[in-house]
Amino acid sequence: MRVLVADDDPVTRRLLEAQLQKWGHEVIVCADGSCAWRLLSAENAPRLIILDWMMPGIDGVNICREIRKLEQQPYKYLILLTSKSRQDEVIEGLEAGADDYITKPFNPNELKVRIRTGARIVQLHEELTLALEKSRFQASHDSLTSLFNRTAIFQALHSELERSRRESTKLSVILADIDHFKHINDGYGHLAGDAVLKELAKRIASSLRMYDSVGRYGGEEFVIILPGCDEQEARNAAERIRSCIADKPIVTSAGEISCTLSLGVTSAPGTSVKNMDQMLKKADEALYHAKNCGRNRVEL
Ligand code: GH3
Ligand code: MG
Ligand code: MG
Ligand code: MG
Repeated sequence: MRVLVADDDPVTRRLLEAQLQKWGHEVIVCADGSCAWRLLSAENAPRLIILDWMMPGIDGVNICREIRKLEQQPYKYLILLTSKSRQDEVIEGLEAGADDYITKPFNPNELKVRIRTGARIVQLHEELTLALEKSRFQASHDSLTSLFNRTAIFQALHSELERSRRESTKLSVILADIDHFKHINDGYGHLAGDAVLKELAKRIASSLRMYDSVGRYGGEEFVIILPGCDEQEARNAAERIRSCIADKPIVTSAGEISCTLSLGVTSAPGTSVKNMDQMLKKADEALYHAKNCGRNRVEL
């Protein structure tokens, strides 16, 4: 565990450093509150902190208050280690946001176990954060392709359409559908079909710019949002996607599979495009047209 020690007393500092190192922690020391605050504001700051109360710069209690005001920060476990030992002082320290309060002179054995408690909480918090991130990702992404799922891509389209209206910018949407995907499943098996979907998703995503979005909105159907693109630019993008898939067969454990996409493009502002549903309907009509004109093609 990386532990930050902030104390203006050199003897305490040295003592703490030696003890903590003996217990296997990596120790960062500083002699005043401003230095501690700077270290704590940095990215990848230590998560377990031992703070003296009275120090030059910002005192330990104020550091606790300031840390607790910050949002979106990895949890910091704060231990006040101070010679102030009155009950009202303990209450003030804990109320300021300290997780624990130890009075000087401290008993090393007690400090050791209290730090262990802190490390356990930091660890639990880390696990919780990771689990939360994972579940947020899962709620908005498709598990097979890791693209946005239907809900998330429609949300993105809705807000992009709002933005394009607000800022009078262009916006294009592409609907893409795999050609005769049923034949691929029938001929090579469902698992190979899944591998094709995954690889197509990868190729589509890597042919886009960083502010474009792509989602899987049906079994073998994708929505691509191109903010700032007019019809011609969107057609070029769709053509790029079409050819990066048609030009190179997909290697799966069931063999090399050739596969093509049909794509329908629509852009806003357009005469009849007033909302997301209309925009998707127009793109779907263009896609239907691409299918009817022989597949493996882009239509507006
Ligand atoms: P078209 O060119 O007209 O689009 O023909 P198609 O065969 O692609 O279209 P159809 O809608 O008839 O079939 C879509 C197929 O996609 C049927 C379905 O089993 C398959 N599919 C949908 N989701 C998945 C999936 O997650 N994995 C696999 N392997 N197949 C899927
Ligand atoms: Mg002091
Ligand atoms: Mg389909
Ligand atoms: Mg299809």
